[in-house]
This record gives sequence, C-alpha cells and structure tokens, in this order.
Amino acid sequence: MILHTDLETLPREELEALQLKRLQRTVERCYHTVKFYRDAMDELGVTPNHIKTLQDVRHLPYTKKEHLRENYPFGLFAVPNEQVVRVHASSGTTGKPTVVGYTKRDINTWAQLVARCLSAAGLRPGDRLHNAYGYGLFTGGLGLHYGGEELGVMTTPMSGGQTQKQIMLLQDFAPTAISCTPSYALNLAEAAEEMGVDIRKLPLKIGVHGAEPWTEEMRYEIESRLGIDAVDIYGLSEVMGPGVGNECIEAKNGLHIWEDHFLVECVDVDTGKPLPYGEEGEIVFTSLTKEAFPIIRYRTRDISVLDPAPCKCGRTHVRMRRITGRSDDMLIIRGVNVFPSQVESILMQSETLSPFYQIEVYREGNLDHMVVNVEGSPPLMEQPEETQQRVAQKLVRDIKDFIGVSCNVNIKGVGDIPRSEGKAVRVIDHRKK
Ligand code: DLL
Repeated sequence: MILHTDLETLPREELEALQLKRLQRTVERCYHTVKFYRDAMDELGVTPNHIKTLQDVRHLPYTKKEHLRENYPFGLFAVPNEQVVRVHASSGTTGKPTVVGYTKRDINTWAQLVARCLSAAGLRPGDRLHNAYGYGLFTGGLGLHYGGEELGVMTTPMSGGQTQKQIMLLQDFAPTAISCTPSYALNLAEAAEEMGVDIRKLPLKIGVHGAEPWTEEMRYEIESRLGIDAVDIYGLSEVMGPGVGNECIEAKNGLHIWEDHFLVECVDVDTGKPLPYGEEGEIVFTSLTKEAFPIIRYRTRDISVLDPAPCKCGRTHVRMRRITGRSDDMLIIRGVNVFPSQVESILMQSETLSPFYQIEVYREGNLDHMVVNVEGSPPLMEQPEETQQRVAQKLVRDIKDFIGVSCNVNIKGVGDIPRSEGKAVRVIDHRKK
C-alpha cells in the first residue's frame, strides 16, 4: 500500500504554481514584518513585487547562520512573541545558540510533515515508534514525537541515553520502528549483542535515521545488524527541524524534499551562484508556509546534489542525494578536501573492523596530518599484532588510493572509541585549538 497525499504527487506545473503563490506571500510577510529581511532586500534594491516567477528567488539575499546569531534570540520572528508557542535552539560549539520559533499552526504543519516522512519510510497508523532522538532544545525528539502521534502510531518518548533500558523497552513494547541517529542505532545494536539480545528477532522493521551524515555502507551495517530497513530523514532547526525531506522506502535513493513547503536550491559553495540539477553544491532553502520563523534562502552548508528524475514511488518532489557532509566539516589535508563520510565508506567495507571510528587532525610544523582511529572487530583483536598491522596498512593504502591523502591508521580495541548517544563526533581537529 502506498500512502501519500495528493500534494506529494502533484504534477510539477501545479506544484510550482503553488510554490510561487506561497513564495510571494512569504517574501511579502518577511519584508513587512522582519527588519533584517527588509534591510537586506533594500540593500539589494529588491521588493516583494520583483518575485514574478520561481526563478526570481535568485534576486533575494541569502540568510546565514551568523544572521541568526546577530538577531539572538527572537529578532527574526515574524509574529509577535505572544503568538509563539514553542522555541528550539541549536547548540553550536561557540557563543550563543541559534533560536527558532513556532506558532500553533507551525507546530501542526511540522507534525504533518514528519508524519509524511514516517509514512514515506513505510510506517502506517497502528505501528509503534521507539523515538530515541534527544528531547529538549534539539528538534529531533519533539519533532519525531509529534509526527508519530500525527500519523497515529504509538510513540514512546525514549530520548537518547540509558542504552540498556532502551534494549529492554525494545523487547517489552515491541515497537515496529525506531528513530535515532545512525551512530546511535549501531550503539544500540552493540549493546543488545552484549546483553545477549538478538534485535533481529524483535518486531522492529524500520529505522528512521538522520541528523548526521551517514553512508550507504553504514546503511548496510545498520540494516544487517538490526534486521530492519534503514531510511534517511533530513532537516535542520533553522528551516523547521526534522521533516524537511525523507527517503521513500520504495527507492531508498535520496530524500524527497517536501517542495510544497520548502523551495530548494543548490548553489556553488564559494560564489553562491545557483547550479543546475545534477551538480554538487550547497543546499539552500526558503520556507513557504512558516509563520513564526520564515526563512529566505538559508545557506545550510550541507553539500549534496538535487535529482529531478521521476521516482518509482510516484512522488513528484525532487530528491536530494544523501548529504556528503557539511562544508564546514570538510577537512583540508595538505590541500586535499576530505569529508569524514569518504573515510567512513572505506572503513565500512572492511569486515574485520567495527563501525566505530574517529578522525584526528594535527599540524606538525607546516604539515597537516590525519590519523584515523577505528575499532577492530572482536575476532581481529584476538589475532596477533602483525595481522592487525596488515589491516591498518591496507586501510592506509585504500585511503591514499580513493581519497588521495596519506594518513596513519590506528586499530583500536573494542570500546576504545566513545559511543554516541546523539550526533557522533567524527572529527577532532587539534589545529583549531
Ligand atoms: O539535526 C534535525 C533532525 C533531527 C534531522 C532528527 C533528522 C532527524 P540540527 O541539529 O539543526 O537539526 O542539525 C542540522 O544536521 O544541517 C545537517 O548538517 C545534519 N543533518 C540532518 N539530517 C541529516 C541527514 C537536526 N539525514 C544539521 N544526513 C543539518 C546528513 C544531516 N546530515
């Protein structure tokens, strides 16, 4: 059974007409209610009347994370604070967090879009969702929670952490689906194995994973260790939270962006110039229906490719390929650009390793140096030191051959890499200290 709304399968012409109407309304509102947008548009000499076609979005100024910080906490809200019923904030490693707000209607829209995601992932009313995204200022927990309830699934607000208790509830509540970061899914798989529980024998059948970059190899690992279909969910707090796009379980090949609510562009990271479909660049969103915190041309720093090819699920919304990484997570090692996900792909192909890794970067003199720490599988760790060294040397060669960068690889013992309970820390860059 395919369960999607008419809006997900609208013919492109009708979808684009709807987008244009909503874009015009959004720009008009932003111009008249948010000083930041009015000033930015005035500076470029653009008024809401300039938006006659969807392409005209390109005349509008970009919004960046620093603009949110400069207007901390509520300066970009487009409604009086009395109409805001929820705020979320993203932590950020330095300084003040970035704050976003929702009206009652925004909360409803959000719930409907996350319900749409869950439905695309294969959940149906009557399913049971174990929600292990963190509850709190982070949008993951409450976002998935409201979406689960909206779809009509029994939703357990488990949040992150208490890993052994999670395994107990996975057995006792018999959920058919789990939502958590991909790294936490593997953490759970490992904990279950240690407790002697075979997750693959439980009723669990679908995983809805996102909030951090992951690879096809990681998908394979999660699917085989948990015995589920693992589906990608995407979103960011500045644009709404989880639920901006989702993979369909039919194709599992890129995330349908819910284009009736978000206008998506892909632009050159350095120049900001819009790129045609099929080219890799930075993903940019304009919200089309948000009330409290509308956003115009938000530079996500997420790197991907937009693919307009028809999908076998019948949805007409464009697909965004799996995120390669964030432009600010890209490591430049002696002039070579390296995304942690590229390293992950290589590590995950080796059956003698565990899927727990961390990359460290140092500067020695004038040279950057990358060290990959990865756990060996329990059987590898029982082998003599030379066998482990051979595995490490092969990884060094593969990383050099496929990514073009020389590095050191340390095979670590089981449990030596910190386990994630939410977003995994993949890189420790000692150059930034
Ligand atoms: O991570 C929202 C979310 C919660 C998405 C739960 C999916 C599931 P932020 O904390 O604001 O919001 O972080 C947003 O996380 O710009 C991406 O860099 C990254 N990200 C989110 N989803 C994916 C994904 C939530 N599926 C930032 N693949 C985004 C890769 C992702 N990266």
